[in-house]
Amino acid sequence: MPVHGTCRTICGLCHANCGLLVTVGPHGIERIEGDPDHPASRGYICGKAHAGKEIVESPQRLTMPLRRTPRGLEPIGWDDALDFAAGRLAAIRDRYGPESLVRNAGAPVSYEARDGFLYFMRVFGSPNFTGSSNCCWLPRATAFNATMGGKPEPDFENARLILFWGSNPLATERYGNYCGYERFHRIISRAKARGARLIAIDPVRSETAARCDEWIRIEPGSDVALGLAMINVIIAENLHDRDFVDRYTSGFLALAEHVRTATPDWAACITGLAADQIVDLARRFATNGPATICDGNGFDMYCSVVDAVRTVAILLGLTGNVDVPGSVVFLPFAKQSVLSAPPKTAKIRQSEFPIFRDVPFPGIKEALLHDEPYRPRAMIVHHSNPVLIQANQRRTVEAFRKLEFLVVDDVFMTATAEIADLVLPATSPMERYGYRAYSSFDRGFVALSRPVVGPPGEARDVFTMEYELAARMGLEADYPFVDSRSWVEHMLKPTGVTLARLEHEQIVAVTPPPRYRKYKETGFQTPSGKLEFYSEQFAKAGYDPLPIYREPTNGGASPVVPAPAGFPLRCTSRRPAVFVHTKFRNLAGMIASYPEPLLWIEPSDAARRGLREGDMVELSSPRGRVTIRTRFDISLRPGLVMMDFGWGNPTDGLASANELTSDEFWNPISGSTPQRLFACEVVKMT
Ligand SMILES: Nc1nc2c(c(=O)[nH]1)N[C@H]1C(S)=C(S)[C@@H](COP(=O)(O)OP(=O)(O)OC[C@H]3O[C@@H](n4cnc5c(=O)[nH]c(N)nc54)[C@H](O)[C@@H]3O)O[C@H]1N2
Ligand SMILES: Nc1nc2c(c(=O)[nH]1)N[C@H]1C(S)=C(S)[C@@H](COP(=O)(O)OP(=O)(O)OC[C@H]3O[C@@H](n4cnc5c(=O)[nH]c(N)nc54)[C@H](O)[C@@H]3O)O[C@H]1N2
Ligand code: SF4
Ligand SMILES: [Mo]
Repeated sequence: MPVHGTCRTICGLCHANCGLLVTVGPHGIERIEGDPDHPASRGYICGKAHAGKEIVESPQRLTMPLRRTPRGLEPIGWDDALDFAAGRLAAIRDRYGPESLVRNAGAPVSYEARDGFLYFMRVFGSPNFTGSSNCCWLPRATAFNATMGGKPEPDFENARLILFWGSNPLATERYGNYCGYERFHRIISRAKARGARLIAIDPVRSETAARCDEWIRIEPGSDVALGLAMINVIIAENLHDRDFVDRYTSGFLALAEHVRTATPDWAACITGLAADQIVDLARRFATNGPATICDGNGFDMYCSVVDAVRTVAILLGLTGNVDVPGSVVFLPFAKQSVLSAPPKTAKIRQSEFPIFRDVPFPGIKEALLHDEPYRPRAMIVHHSNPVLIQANQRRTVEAFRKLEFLVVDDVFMTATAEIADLVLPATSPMERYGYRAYSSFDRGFVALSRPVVGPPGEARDVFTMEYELAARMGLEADYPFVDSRSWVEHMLKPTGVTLARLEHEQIVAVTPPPRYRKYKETGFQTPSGKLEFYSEQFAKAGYDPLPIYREPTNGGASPVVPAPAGFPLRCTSRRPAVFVHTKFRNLAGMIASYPEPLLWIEPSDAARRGLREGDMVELSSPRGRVTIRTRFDISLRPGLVMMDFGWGNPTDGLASANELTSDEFWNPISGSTPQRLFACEVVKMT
């Protein structure tokens, strides 16, 4: 149980999971500070960490289960809530089979977010997992896995050249995938002090682009053309690492032939860059090594994502910048228990998305809207807000209305919870056990998240909820945990670290130090054991084995495709650094510095529309319209505007970006929809 005094824990509000020292007194949390002994954050925390106290104390917290009645959502007790859920799920399973249940999860900012209701799906018997994975990271990981059998981490400290390509870690703290870089918040200043060259490839002058030596202002969604043209230059000028390519890669000749026509001149008009700039970038990337690439979420929400990221992985392979100091490195990671089992039945649209781990969200959405191949009947939404975060919000709501039973577990009322049949009040990270594994360039380690205060009202941790639901359905016999504490214990078993030890030590090293050039002994984890320029896995699945540039299928939001009538501007979306996704716009401390979403516009675009900075405007796209305030940004390319993403919950009632985005097209491999780019127009409110 929580006690008064100062205790060590981890944050859990974003992927960085910084170490915290939380001081609790008789009136609750008194102080939140950085833990100087956390091997990655070393005492650093960002402003968001302080929200931990407000989340715990907010009068808006969900404190009772809510059940839909003809009068709306009404509070009920846990026994009634669990009986209701068990009854509905059993009836749906008996009538339509276990596959009719879908689990929708959000970004795995904590392992609680990653794991809630996973094991329940296993005992219930459904293979249908979906969530934010089509928007985030998994499309990139799919490209890297096909090329080099894993997703390596950038080695910033030893690199001479660093490309921040579609990433903005100064605002997002996301320098790698799951690497706990020591003092990560100073990676960029350290690299600059060392004399490394830093280049950002980004359509907008992000916080990171502003700190780099160079900013390459690419047209949004055109990275695949840039990547192919860089490959073209490197091969044409013989700048590739011939020894590495000969010994450890496959498909070089096919790649060389494939990129022959992808010249810098060809890419120039697509990317909005000068041909010389592309040639120069390719030459420097190939000759100023070791070079590393920090790829980011700037790739994910485009129909082109997987092939764009394959060009990134190929560039690393072509130049031998893989698993050597200063490149991208495969780091050892803590072994953890596995909660999901190989599915007994095919997932929804298995034949359409054969290699993506999840059912991409559009697969579920179309199945709901068209009963094709069959209609899911029940959904558990855990730690996620699909209505606001997926493309074309109106159609997402329409699809969810076809569910017979929608359950949401969350800490606050959201746009998704609002339409649920049952809302379950969850604990926040300060009110439960959790843990996190971090790889590292020193030793991989695990850290404990612990309850520092009790939960508000009747909020429960997700592992208690799902165990009790399983027990009500007679599915609890082999359940490996009954609450968050026993879940941590179970998950850590393969590391040999007990919960008691972790409670005592807080942080425990669990992997040996990393080694470089492992491919010399073990090859790459691909079908051929080589780094595959020509992907055997993609060829077998019926996808293009080499990355291909296609004209953007995002409703004309591109300089190479005519704009739809009435929507001459293009809009990209971004997340302000002070928030994570759609969370916590209801907390006064969080919105104090950033009270509302903004539409960033270049002054000449504004002048043409008679707009002054700060005007309220109607921003419309072929999908919908929102009202939003303008802010000038002189660094934007004329014709491109940028909208802040993350608002639209009932607790804030402000403009939601995904009211305007399109779900008409998606990436054929990952189901990624073009949420970072849509055609639009801006009109002054009268
Ligand atoms: N247009 C546009 N769309 C985007 C993006 C964009 O930039 N632009 N970004 C995309 C990306 S990268 C991602 S990852 C997704 C994010 O997609 P999600 O992860 O689904 O989005 P969040 O807003 O983080 O939703 C998390 C929900 O969990 C709740 N929550 C917070 N803490 C807890 C907890 O401890 N327990 C439980 N049970 N619930 C909790 C929050 O209140 C919130 O409602 O959005 C994607 N969508
Ligand atoms: N403060 C804060 N931190 C977060 C999050 C948050 O919401 N807020 N979310 C967390 C999550 S889930 C994620 S996925 C990470 C994301 O963190 P990052 O991987 O750093 O990604 P983003 O900041 O979303 O976008 C990176 C950059 O890509 C650019 N970009 C957009 N379109 C394109 C394009 O077509 N090409 C190129 N080259 N660049 C493009 C954007 O302008 C942006 O500057 O951050 C995590 N950390
Ligand atoms: S929200 Fe801030 S303090 Fe918390 S993990 Fe992320 S960067 Fe660290
Ligand atoms: Mo994400």
